[in-house]
Amino acid sequence: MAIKIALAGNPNSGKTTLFNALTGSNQFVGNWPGVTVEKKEGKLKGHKDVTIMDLPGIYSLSPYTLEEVVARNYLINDRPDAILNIVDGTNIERNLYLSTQLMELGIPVIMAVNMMDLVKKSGDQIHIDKLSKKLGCEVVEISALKGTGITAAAEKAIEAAKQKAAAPVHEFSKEAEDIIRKAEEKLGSDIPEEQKRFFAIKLLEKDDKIAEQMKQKADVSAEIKEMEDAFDDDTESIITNERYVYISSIIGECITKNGKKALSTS
Ligand code: BGO
Repeated sequence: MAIKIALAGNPNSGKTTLFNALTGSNQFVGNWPGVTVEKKEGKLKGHKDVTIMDLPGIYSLSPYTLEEVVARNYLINDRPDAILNIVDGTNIERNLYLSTQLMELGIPVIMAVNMMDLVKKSGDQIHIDKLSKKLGCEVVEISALKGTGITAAAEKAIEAAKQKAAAPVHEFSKEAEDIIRKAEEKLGSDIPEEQKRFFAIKLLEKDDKIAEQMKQKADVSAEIKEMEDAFDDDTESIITNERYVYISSIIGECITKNGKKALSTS
């Protein structure tokens, strides 16, 4: 069975280092159709049937940069079998913002926490088991530079792809969740169940590019109004804030900063 794994992460998280380590010289480099964003694909060393697709380095799946649009169009339209989400362990709070969005896509996600050599040197601790439990996905510690943990990360991604176990999603506040659920109910039958959360959230955020791509149009203006009235803010800010609240709870429980429980900076 041919398996496609997408490598996704923030710029400077070590994506290139990991991609090179996993694929060696077995790479094909080109551009994404119609844009000058580099497209890299490679075969996983020792696995002829496993392709690693290196997505552009991005901070979110918003429609603001070309890289973000390219990455999310690939994830939505081509739907890889699994996402290997690389996060910089020395900057985990910022990196988790993208992770929360990747986990909404209904594609199995494996998280590789990179730069663990630097994290260990700093005396900070990332409690991988707790992180895995909180996120609802497998988490592997790696150092792309030293090559530690990378085979395990790739194998877990293959396993997740085979099992087709879509990542369970996090929960925002009850008030926000109730409105997201109502928006999901407005979506047409062209959107598969496991992708409904992603599309509902994007429509609530007034993301026109996503609205254009949908075959069956959905009107969530009532839900947008309900959310903006309830939270007294615009929907995009509300959802961003919900993500940061969730991330703060993860940081508080899963990171010990040089002997002390981490206080979130957000
Ligand atoms: C430079 N551990 C450590 N210590 N460093 C790592 C690891 C790791 O596990 N993984 C990656 N790096 P990219 P994106 C550099 O280039 O793969 C380092 O953007 C330097 N360069 O070596 O490029 C990696 O593809 C001069 O560092 O990331 C690279 O995601 C001085 O993280 C950087 C110091 O990795 C980004 C570092 C001229």
